[in-house]
Amino acid sequence: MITADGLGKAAAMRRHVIRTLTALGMGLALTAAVSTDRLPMVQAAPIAGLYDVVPRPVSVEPDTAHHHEFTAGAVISVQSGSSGALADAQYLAGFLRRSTGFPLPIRQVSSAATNGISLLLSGAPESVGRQGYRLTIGRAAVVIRARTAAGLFSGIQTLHQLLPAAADASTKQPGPWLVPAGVITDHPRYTYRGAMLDVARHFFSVATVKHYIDEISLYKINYLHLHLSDDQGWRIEIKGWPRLTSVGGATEVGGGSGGFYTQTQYRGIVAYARSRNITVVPEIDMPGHVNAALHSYGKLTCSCVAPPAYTKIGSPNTSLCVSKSVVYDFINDVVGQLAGMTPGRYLHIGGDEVVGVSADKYKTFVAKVQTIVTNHHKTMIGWDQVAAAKLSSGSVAQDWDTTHTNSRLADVSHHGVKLIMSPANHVYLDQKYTKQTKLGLSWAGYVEVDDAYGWNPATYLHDGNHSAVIGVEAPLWSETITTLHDIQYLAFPRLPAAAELGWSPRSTHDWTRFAHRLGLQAPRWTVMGIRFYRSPLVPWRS
Ligand code: NGO
Repeated sequence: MITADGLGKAAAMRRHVIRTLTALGMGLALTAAVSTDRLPMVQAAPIAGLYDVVPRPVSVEPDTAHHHEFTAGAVISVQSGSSGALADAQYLAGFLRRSTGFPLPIRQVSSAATNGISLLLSGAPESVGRQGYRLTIGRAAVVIRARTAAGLFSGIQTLHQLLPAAADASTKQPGPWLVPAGVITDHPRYTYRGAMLDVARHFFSVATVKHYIDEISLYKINYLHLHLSDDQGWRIEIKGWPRLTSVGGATEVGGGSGGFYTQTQYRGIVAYARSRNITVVPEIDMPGHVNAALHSYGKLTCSCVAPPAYTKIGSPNTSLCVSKSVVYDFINDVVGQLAGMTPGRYLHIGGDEVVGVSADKYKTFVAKVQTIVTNHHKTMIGWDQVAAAKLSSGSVAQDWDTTHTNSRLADVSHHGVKLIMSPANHVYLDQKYTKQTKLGLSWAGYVEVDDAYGWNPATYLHDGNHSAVIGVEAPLWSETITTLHDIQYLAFPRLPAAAELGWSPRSTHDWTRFAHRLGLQAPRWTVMGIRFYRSPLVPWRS
């Protein structure tokens, strides 16, 4: 089958490589695949096709006559004088050393080496912009060129996916370490490609969050939005407000003991995410979804009486007393401390599903909080309800609406407000796949992986300003999940679908081809220990 994705070319290349390797006596168990026109159906195929990447790159030019093999003598040459590029090199060396057992020394250089892997901040075409890259794979050398360290990291993640799945093993594997030759020139459609993790309904440890960071970074997600507080739990240490964590952090859905991040742990997550080219966006939901804080400090309510802890799914519909000055002192402390620990530009203030606060008071509240966020030199994001307030140009509203007709949101998008697209019926990762799915909610319907893939972020919001859309985010709410495996099951394969919508040009979107490339991810997920949902819609490579 020849498609624009080059499946025909990829298959031809594989047949060529298989013949070559067989002639070289490399003894690979691939003979069953040689005679067919289909991609080899063996486990852990030793060489990928240059198109076998998620998200689909902008431009792919396979060199079907060659391939590259990493060997024990390979060196990683990295642009001298750039700490970001050096960190990228360390990431690449980190996983490759583990699985190949090769020493892979890192050498600082100013031009491409004639062998091994070079990571350079020169010579990339202007078209790749600040986040893109050019990856050139030749017989002797692999070269990634970009204009920023972020671009180099994206190129590394493309190379990562072109390596055999065994490259992700945590112990030394036999190889061979083959990648297909050719040139990929690539850049994202949107600057913001996010994943959200709700650590409030159930708490997740630092180690679990780091796992998730590793997994999402493989798909060029560059923002991790952490939902740090809600009715059922408060998860971040705030100096001067100790009961937020000692009381508000000690609950969760179902009555478990919860947990929280110290400021040192939060900084650790931020730094780890940064090493994977991911910026953390902290969210403190307000003035509703705040029962854990009210339970900790009764003075934040209008009655001064702390409500009981709330550990069910849903909301007790309590809210901050928006007319009290102590509430703004509280918000200023929280926002100020979070801003101080967060190098990224965004800070999310929630703003969704507020009950018991009049429309006028809500608008005034959001405007005041926007000022507090701006005073701490951050850009405010809020769930789409914040569009009711007077938002500054550049503030961001996150569309989680299941309809296309949110006229208030459409209107503000024409007046400088930016949009992040997270329609719940497409990219809420907490929704069940099907009626049979055990984990998840279903208020937005069932969301199979083709639903996650089958929409256009630019045109979803009718009458909206398409150029106001800065990207796509896939939120994972945690009412029904408690473990890393639960996270993985709901995120994979839908997270890569959302990632492709955020990265790849609209012209490349095609469900059949995407499903094929998605299916090829399975061996890697298995090696990485990712327990994913085997959607019957995807031709999984075993
Ligand atoms: C809604 C609600 C959250 C729930 C989530 C569950 C938003 C923005 N507010 O999304 O509190 O956890 O649905 O799917």
